[in-house]
Amino acid sequence: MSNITKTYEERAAVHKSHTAKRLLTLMAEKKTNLCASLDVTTTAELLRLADILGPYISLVKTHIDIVSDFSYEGTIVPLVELSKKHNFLIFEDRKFADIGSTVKAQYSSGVYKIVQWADITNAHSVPGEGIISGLREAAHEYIEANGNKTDRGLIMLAELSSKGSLAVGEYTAQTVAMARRNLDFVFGFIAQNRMEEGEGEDLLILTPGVGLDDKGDGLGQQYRTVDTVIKGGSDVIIVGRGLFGKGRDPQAEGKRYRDAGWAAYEARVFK
Ligand code: BMP
Repeated sequence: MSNITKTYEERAAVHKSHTAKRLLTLMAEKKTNLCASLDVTTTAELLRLADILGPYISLVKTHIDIVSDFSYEGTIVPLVELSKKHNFLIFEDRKFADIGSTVKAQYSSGVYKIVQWADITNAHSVPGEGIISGLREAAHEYIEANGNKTDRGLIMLAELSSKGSLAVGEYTAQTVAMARRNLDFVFGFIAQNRMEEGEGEDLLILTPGVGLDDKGDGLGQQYRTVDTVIKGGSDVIIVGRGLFGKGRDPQAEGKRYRDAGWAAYEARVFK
């Protein structure tokens, strides 16, 4: 039986990645496969949206480097508190893309110290497999320093939603192969379709470029509907401006996308 027709609970029970297990369990318990992409430029707005959308989501996705008034105490500490209050994971959409040694430092150091607070982050495969090794080392060092009380997971960018993306064909296939050699740390992809999986493997698909009202944004983004992406094998729908764009009510949209995502998942699994 392919993962597409299994429930999140069934997959959580056997998944080898602790991070994937946590995410699948949380989605099943909370009945939501919605990830809110909170691309806003102030801490106040980030926290406001995380609090409003918290009940409807399994994951908050951040671009922490666009927050103009960022501080660890002012931004991260309350965001982590909200993640506990509402029970969601945090995914920093950092899209690492450098050599292993550099990404290791970018993940653990600097202003953002991503490894300390983001359960999940992601990387491009373009530099080669050293990028995974570098990020893994940073994750292991952090986890060890914290008494092995937490876990960290990586997802690879296998495909992009934007028009003209070069992440197609052989690039995508090689990215998938690279991920499958590193399943102790990599548990899924940013992708538009289900990717190849071997016997006993379960690589989650997290899909951006999801919108129920718009086709694009004039800057290359391309939107597909919730039904289309879930039918195609996606496990998590990532929605940004569809939830809080101009004139939208984040609470109403959060409920709407949560319901649409869950109905599409149930139709796929239980039909
Ligand atoms: P929106 O739903 O507002 O278009 O936002 C999409 C989000 O997903 C952005 O944060 C963008 O960086 C991210 N994203 C994407 O749109 N397409 C991809 O292929 C990969 C992404 O991470």
